[in-house]
Amino acid sequence: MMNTEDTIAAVSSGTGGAVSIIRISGPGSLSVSNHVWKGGRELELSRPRMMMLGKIINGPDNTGDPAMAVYMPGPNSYTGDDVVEIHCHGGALCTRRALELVLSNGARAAGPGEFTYRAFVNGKMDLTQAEAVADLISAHSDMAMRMAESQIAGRLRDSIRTIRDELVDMLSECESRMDFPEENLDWTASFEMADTINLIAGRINSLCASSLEGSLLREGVSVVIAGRPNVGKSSLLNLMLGFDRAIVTQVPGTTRDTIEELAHVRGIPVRLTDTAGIRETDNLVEVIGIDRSRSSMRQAHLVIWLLDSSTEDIGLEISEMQKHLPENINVICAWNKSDLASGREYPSLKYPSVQISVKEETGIEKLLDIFENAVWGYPHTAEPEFAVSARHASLLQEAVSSLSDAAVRVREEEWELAAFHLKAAVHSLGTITGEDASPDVLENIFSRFCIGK
Ligand SMILES: Nc1nc2c(ncn2[C@@H]2O[C@H](COP(=O)(O)OP(=O)(O)OP(=O)(O)O)[C@@H](O)[C@H]2O)c(=O)[nH]1
Ligand SMILES: [Mg+2]
Repeated sequence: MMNTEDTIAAVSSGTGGAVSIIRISGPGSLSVSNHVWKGGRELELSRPRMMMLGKIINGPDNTGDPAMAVYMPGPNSYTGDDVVEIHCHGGALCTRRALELVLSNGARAAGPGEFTYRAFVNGKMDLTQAEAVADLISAHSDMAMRMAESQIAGRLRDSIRTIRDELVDMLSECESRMDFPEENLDWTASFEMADTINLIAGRINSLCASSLEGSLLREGVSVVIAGRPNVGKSSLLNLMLGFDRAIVTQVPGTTRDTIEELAHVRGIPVRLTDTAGIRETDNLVEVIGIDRSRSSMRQAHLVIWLLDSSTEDIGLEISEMQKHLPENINVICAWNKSDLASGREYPSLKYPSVQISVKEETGIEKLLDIFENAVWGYPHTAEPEFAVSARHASLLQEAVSSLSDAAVRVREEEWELAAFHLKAAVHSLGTITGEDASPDVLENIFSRFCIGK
């Protein structure tokens, strides 16, 4: 596991900005930065957390580039260590030179997520908060961001710790029953204790229920727009994106390759794919494109199948759809070009369907309502309270199953076995918040961070 005693440094700002931030953390951060940066006043004599103007010392004459520095003595810093940040001119070369200077004066290059790892080790945050920092950086939608912020604020940690504390109390009761079976102290009745355990399992289950939200908000949903040529697929893609990404023409077979873009639809991050219109054709390029349309559909969470309202032959339009849609897939049917077919009746389909006109932008909100319900799997009004990750969900599930075993044993007054299962549940919860997380788990989590965070 990573050393947490030495002094580490990395560029914490993104590439290409006007200003770069070199972050230094560890017991040697002051002495390292005193070799690299010089201001009117020594950093250790400056007011903590106040920006000081100075310059980078590069060469014996000390006529370096202007740079700001700020000293944040531990434990009141992001990592909990002594931290110095040097804000210097951006640009790849300036930044690299400043970092090299820091590294050649005693700091070690930080690994991915190593600053946040130190914050975790130093007790500045638990594991769920550290994970939320990574979620925040990669958030693709407002809702994902709000969920990450609430997790950083410690809402998930607090709920899990509360439950864990209750279980620890029960565990000690089991253990004293084991140790002093004769004493008949003021015990809780075993059936009452078993009921309490089941109630706690229920609370854990309701945290688990938010894992769907969690995976949707973290990974997004993939939505494929498909249909016969010329039905308006590319037009719909452009409308949903809010800019002209795909070429739209009246020529059937305009789109040849799949086009994928990230969009936010009703606060949900969506990977939206426009596809080549599906038909029989001898054109080699089009055939390859249609193959791609088919494989995109198979991999999609949801297909929006567009139909042409203005077609002569509605029966054919529907039979073509049935022929080409893969089995077992979520589908929404949208009759497009309804502006050309006012008052027309459509046979009912086995999929939810809606009439729209991309041209006149009618029916789109209704389409999005159906989309939203399809994604969440139920009418979705309020924002979820939590959005646990897949890692959290599987540990929560483990805890629930240990608790159901524990409840059985408690009822039977088999205290040793009850304690064993309670301990397992406590351990699963502790792996979520980090108290009981193994080095492998930590390694796995922090290695997914970017360098400098
Ligand atoms: N009247 C009308 N025309 C539309 C509507 N939506 C799209 N169109 C027109 O239909 C034609 C085809 O639109 P595209 O978006 O290129 O259709 P597509 O499904 O992507 O076609 P391919 O890429 O060839 O499969 C264009 O001329 C659009 O302007 C609509 O709602 N009403
Ligand atoms: Mg197209």
